[in-house]
Amino acid sequence: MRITDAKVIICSPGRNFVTLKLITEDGIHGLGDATLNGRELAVASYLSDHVIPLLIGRDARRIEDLWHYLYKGAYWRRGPVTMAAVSAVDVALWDIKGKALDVPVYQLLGGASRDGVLVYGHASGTDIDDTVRAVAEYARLGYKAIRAQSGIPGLESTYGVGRGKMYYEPAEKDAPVENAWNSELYMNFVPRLFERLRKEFGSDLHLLHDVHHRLTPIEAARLGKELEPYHLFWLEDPVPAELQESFRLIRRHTTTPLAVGEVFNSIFDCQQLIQEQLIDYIRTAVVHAGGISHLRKIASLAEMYQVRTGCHGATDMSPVCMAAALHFDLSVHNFGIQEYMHHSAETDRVFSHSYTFADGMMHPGDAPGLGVDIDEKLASNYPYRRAYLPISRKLDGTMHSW
Ligand code: EZ4
Ligand code: CO
Repeated sequence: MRITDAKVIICSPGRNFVTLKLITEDGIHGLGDATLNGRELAVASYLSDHVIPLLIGRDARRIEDLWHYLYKGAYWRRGPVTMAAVSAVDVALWDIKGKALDVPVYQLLGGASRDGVLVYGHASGTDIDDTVRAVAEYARLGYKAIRAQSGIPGLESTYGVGRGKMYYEPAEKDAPVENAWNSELYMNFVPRLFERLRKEFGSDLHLLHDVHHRLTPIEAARLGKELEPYHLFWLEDPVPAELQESFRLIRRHTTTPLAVGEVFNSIFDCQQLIQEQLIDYIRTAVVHAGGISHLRKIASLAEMYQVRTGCHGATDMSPVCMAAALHFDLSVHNFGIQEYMHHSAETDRVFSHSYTFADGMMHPGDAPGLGVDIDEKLASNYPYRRAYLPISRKLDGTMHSW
């Protein structure tokens, strides 16, 4: 089953997406997400200029071999651009294999380990009352797990706090937004937010919080400790994780579960975190950590060390990535939770998909392959616009953090 054609589709229905489409000699096509938020065109060029010429004529059935061919063959191993490109090829090949064998991808991954995939939604507000209202809305929609982020009194704007109610979009057009940051204001505020949320919603709802790499290890240790009475499902990205051993310090001080890894691109980024049991959830995403094939290896390592998965699923993971994540989540034994931010209506129109949400759970559906497609004609109505993730500065102007 030779690959005869391939193209990179760049579009912006609500936000930017890069999608790889591989076509085989028997007319089957497969899709892979290659979106790297804020650096999209670098991956698009990597695929068009360097990878696609190598794929034409190759056997689409040899997923594992092609993965190593691209990973080792690059010589320059790892890195977010390379790994997003490798991931796109890998996922498109799993999609093709599923379609060729007429089964949903999760059946190729060992079958379902559970009936559905627990997901968490994003509730955010400008202050505590507003955040309580947003959490109530998610609870009303059936979510069993909700991430809560709030504006911080004294800081003008805060990363991760949405303007819409159902989802937020951190990337902004033209140039990065600059947010103000102050760790003292933040650390004094967050425990009050969760104290109030537990008072309003009781102890059964899963509550999560994302620090977006803003603290030092000792600050994160203090925050984790002060949040202990409110039993968070997890505290995410408390510190930047280039220095994996820094999590030893946090771990010594708090029983608040820790989740890390949305910016990781390979198993080597989380090897120490997993093997020393410094984290509870590994958040690597299909699109950014080498596709379904590599994510399964990360999950297998994590399983040995009693670490569960919690894949990144913000709006910059396209519906193609979301579908792939759900097949992975449904099948992998040590699944923990899946992040799910609704895509905009325009995104959903361009990417039709068979995955569904009901009662706080999702299912990838039983369509052959990933169960997702792209309407290329419609996609062409939404041209790419350069956009960047925000940066943050301390109140004296210093770039934050580390
Ligand atoms: O910052 O998706 O947990 N979710 C997040 C997201 C990420 C963006 C980066 O592209 O932290 O908001
Ligand atoms: Co995050």
